[in-house]
Amino acid sequence: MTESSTTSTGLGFDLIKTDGMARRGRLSTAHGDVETPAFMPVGTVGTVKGMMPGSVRETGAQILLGNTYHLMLRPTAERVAQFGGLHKFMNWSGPILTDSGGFQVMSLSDLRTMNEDGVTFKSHLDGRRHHLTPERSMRIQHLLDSNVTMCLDECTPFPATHEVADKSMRMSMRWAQRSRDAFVERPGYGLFGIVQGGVYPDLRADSVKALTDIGFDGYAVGGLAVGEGQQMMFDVLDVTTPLLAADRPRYLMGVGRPGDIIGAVRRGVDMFDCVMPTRSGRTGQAFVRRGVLNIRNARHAHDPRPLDEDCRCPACREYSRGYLHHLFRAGEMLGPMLLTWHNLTYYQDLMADLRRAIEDGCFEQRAAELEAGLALGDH
Ligand code: PRF
Ligand code: ZN
Repeated sequence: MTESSTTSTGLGFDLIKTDGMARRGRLSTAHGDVETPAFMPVGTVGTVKGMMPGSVRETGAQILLGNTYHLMLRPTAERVAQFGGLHKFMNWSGPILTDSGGFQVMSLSDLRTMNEDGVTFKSHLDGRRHHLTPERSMRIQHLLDSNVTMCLDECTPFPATHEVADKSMRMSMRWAQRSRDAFVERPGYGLFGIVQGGVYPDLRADSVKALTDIGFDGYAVGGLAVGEGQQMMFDVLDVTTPLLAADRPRYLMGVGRPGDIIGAVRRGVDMFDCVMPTRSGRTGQAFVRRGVLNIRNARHAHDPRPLDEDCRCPACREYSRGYLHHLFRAGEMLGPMLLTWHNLTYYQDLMADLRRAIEDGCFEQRAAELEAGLALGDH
C-alpha cells in the first residue's frame, strides 16, 4: 500500500514499504523524484568536484547537496539567481537540497560570533564580514532555487554538557520557527527542520516536539557524526527516529561511511549526504565491496585487476589498479576523477541494494551480508 501526502509547502513523500524500521520511500520535488533511502553527493560550490553532472547522474544520484555558506560568498546568491538558479547555473536538472550555512560557518570561517539574531563571521576567502540570520538563510536558499531548504541551526559541538546542549538546541528551535516564518512556500519546494540536542535523549525528544509543533516537510537529525562515535550516534537515532512523523522524510546530516548508512537505514533514516566518497576519492581512497583500499599503495603498482570486479563504473570497467596507481603517483587529474566516479557509484549501488532489500522484505539479511563484507578488509 502506498501512503501519499503533500504538506502545505509542497514536497510529496510516499512511504512505499517498510521492513522493520527501514523505509522505502519516494520524495517528489519540482525537479523530479528521489527514491529513498537516498545518498546525496556533495556539490558544495556548485559542482561535484571532478565530475560533470551527466556523470553524476550516471552513478545513480537523483539529488545533490549545495551549500549556502560557500555560494553566498562566491559567486553570491544574487549571481546564481541571475543565471536562473543553481540548477541552471551548474547544469544539474534534478532536485537540489541546500544546507543553511550555520554548520559551515562554525567549521570554516575565521572569526564568528553567535547571538540570538544569528551568526556574524569573516569569510574564509577574503576576510570580509558577513551576517547570517534564519531570514537571510531562507532568502539565499530561495535565490539559489533550492528544492529542499534547511533551517538555520547551531550544530552543538561534542562533547557538550546537558546545560550547553539544552541552550543551544532551544535557540535552534527558535531559529526553526523564524526559518519557517520566512520560508516562501511553492509547489515542489519544501523546508526541513533540524533536530538537535546533543547526545541527550530528553533534549532530542524536546527538539522533535518543538519542530513537529511548527510543522515541516521533512526532519533532519543534526549534531551527529561530530566525534561521538558510531555507537553513540546509533543510540541517539534509537531515541529520535521513533518520535519523528512517519509520513515525512528523515535526513541524517553529514553521514557517513557505508556502515554508518546501513545502521541508520536500519533505524529509519531516509536521506544522507557526506563528502566521504568524493573527498576520499581525491586522495586515492576507494570503497570496494570488501572494505577500503588506497590506490597509492605500492602493492597496486603491478596489479592488472580492476579496483572492484563487481563495479559497473568506468574506472573499474576500463582501467587496471596499476594504471590508477600510476595516475595518482604522477599527480594526474584523471586519477581523482576516476576514483570519485567509482566511489559515487559504490555509494549509489549501496543505496539501490538497500532499497531493493526493503522492497523484498529482507533488509536485515542483506544488511548483515553487507556489514560482513565491509569487515573483510581490502583485497
Ligand atoms: N546542521 C547543519 N548541517 C550539518 C549538520 C548539522 O548539525 C551536520 C552534523 N553532522 C552536518 N551538516 N545545518
Ligand atoms: Zn568502480
